[in-house]
Amino acid sequence: MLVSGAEILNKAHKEGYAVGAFNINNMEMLQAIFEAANSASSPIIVEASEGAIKYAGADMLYAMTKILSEKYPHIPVALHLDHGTTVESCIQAIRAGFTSVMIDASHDSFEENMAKTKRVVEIAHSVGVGVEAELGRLMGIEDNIEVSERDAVLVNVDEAEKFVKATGVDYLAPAIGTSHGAFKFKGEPKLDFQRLQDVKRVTDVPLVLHGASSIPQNVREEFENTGGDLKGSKGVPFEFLTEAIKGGINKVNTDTDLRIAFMSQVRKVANEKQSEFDLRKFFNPAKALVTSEIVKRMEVLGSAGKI
Ligand code: PGH
Ligand code: CA
Ligand code: ZN
Repeated sequence: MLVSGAEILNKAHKEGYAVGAFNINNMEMLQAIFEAANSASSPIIVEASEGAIKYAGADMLYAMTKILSEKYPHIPVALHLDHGTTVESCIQAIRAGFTSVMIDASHDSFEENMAKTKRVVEIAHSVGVGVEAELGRLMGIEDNIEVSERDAVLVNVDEAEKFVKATGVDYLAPAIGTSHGAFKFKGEPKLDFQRLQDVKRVTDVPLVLHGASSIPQNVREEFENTGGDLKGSKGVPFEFLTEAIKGGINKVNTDTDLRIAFMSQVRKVANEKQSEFDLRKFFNPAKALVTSEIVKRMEVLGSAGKI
């Protein structure tokens, strides 16, 4: 059933687990997510970026999600706008039927971020839609990063407290050292778990981890064995996800892992069967690997078995 993002995340916050938010661009990825949720008995958040909306259309993404939510009525699902850059973009997603939106004004000044978030909260709450905002910036954190630099990039705990009180935002993404894509850490993976716990304590709302892909070894191998190049890539290890959830993370954004898993199988078929051109022969194994990787992740996040 299509429900508000706040409904799914408030339950996770109360019970101390996290729900995966999986990015989609097309029907196959969406089918894989629902199949995983069905087999793991897990709630899900399906998320689409502005880029995904440009690629597939907000109405199309909504319609497909709606149809699958009716096919699997026992699965709580929220359709979320990922990294909405403007108030207008959030309004468009809400109009299209999205049940959760992120207003990402984290690159603006703190005051501007608050003002935009407050505006989106007013609009979204009038129609029962949940809102996410971000504080701090996502980027790779090197092992030896200067303390002053850390403070410029990562979430500020006092600001987080003030921000949540002033805006009424439903869930917050605090930057604690992750970044998007396949190249997250130059040295050893490192996240600021203390800062995370402090933000949780002062805000007491569901928290969101962006840039949370793990690039699991088996998926990396599938990709590299077909000539793919992921040299130097590094993800967030599963143990870090577990610790982040203990520290208060309730939504775990995952895109890169799914892309690599999907494309590894497309590459494999292309390499092994030179004369194959039936796209279903490429996409069926791709969907199957994405589904099994999502099921594993649901177990790590603790959302498996929650429905
Ligand atoms: C993400 C996804 N989407 O908003 O934060 O991050 O690149 O680690 O999958 P990854
Ligand atoms: Ca941002
Ligand atoms: Zn993100």
